[in-house]
Amino acid sequence: MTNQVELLVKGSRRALARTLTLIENQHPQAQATLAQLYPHTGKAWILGVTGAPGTGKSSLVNALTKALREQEKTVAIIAVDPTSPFSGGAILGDRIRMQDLSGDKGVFIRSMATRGSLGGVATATRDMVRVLDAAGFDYVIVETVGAGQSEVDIVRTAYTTLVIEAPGLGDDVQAIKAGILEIADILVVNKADRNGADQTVRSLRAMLELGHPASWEQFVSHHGRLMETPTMPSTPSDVTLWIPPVLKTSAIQNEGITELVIQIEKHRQHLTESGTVAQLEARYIEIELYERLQQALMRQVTSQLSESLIQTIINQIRTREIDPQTAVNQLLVQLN
Ligand SMILES: Nc1nc2c(ncn2[C@@H]2O[C@H](COP(=O)(O)OP(=O)(O)OP(=O)(O)O)[C@@H](O)[C@H]2O)c(=O)[nH]1
Ligand SMILES: [Mg+2]
Repeated sequence: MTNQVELLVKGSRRALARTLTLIENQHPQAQATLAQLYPHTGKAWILGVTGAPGTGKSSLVNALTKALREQEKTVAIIAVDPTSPFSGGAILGDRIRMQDLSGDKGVFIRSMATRGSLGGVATATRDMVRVLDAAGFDYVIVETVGAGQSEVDIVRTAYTTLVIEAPGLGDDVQAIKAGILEIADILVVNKADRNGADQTVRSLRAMLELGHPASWEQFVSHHGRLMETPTMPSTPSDVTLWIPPVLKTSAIQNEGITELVIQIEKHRQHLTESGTVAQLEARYIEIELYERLQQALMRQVTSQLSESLIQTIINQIRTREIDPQTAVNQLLVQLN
């Protein structure tokens, strides 16, 4: 182990900051460092927080972190902004919102502007999560704006994913992309101090019901009404059933946060006790392997292609001398 990794694992914040910078800058040493710290990972509970812009994700992460700190848990926060070319506006806002956490040694906040990162946002996020995990944080929270597929991919690093909604952003939970609802382990209607929160809760419950017909049917028929957790597991598949609870919070008034912490713990217990966490991890590793393989192969292939060859082929395709797929087949034969 290099000195820096050793210090990082022992909790040095300086070593942590340096390691993160190394990785962000894609320094030649980054890969070796990640390899060395990998055996020290796998201890943190990774929380994903996503939702439409402005729903109060950062404010909620702030409130949640304070509650976890009261339980003496350490928390690292990564704010991912996949759209921002620089760590400007939104991230500056986050800093201000989270400033009451600064000065606490048990909290570490890092923003990540990811445009242009070589391996893609998901890879960069995973690497960062691992560094923070190895540094010994009990929780690593990844906040990202839920707007598209890449954001969904980012939270796929997480064991527990919170999807944040707010009243009035379209009663019409239509506004919520079905995909984002699917990834939610816990749905949070934040800004519950505002009008319309109950309506949003109802719409979300209705949507969840549509999304989980089998499980909910079982449920409703067992109990005659909706309940939060199944109490009558009869088949093995029932045991791993988790119905996402819909919670109301006000990050500003610090309301509903205790219940949120309880539900996060419940979900964690559910995953751990049912053994699902191992399956989840295997699935994430599989996805990651294919992504990294794809990136590596692409790099290998492009490194063998000269710009002039590519231009020649483009011209041949444009002048109808050859079709694109045949051109690719011929290239593959030439490459090894
Ligand atoms: N009334 C009310 N306002 C809130 C609440 N939580 C957050 N806000 C406000 O909503 C605005 C957005 O909050 P953020 O925490 O930055 O929301 P965000 O989802 O992180 O925003 P982005 O990261 O830009 O997508 C801020 O003005 C907050 O003060 C809440 O519970 N109630
Ligand atoms: Mg934010």
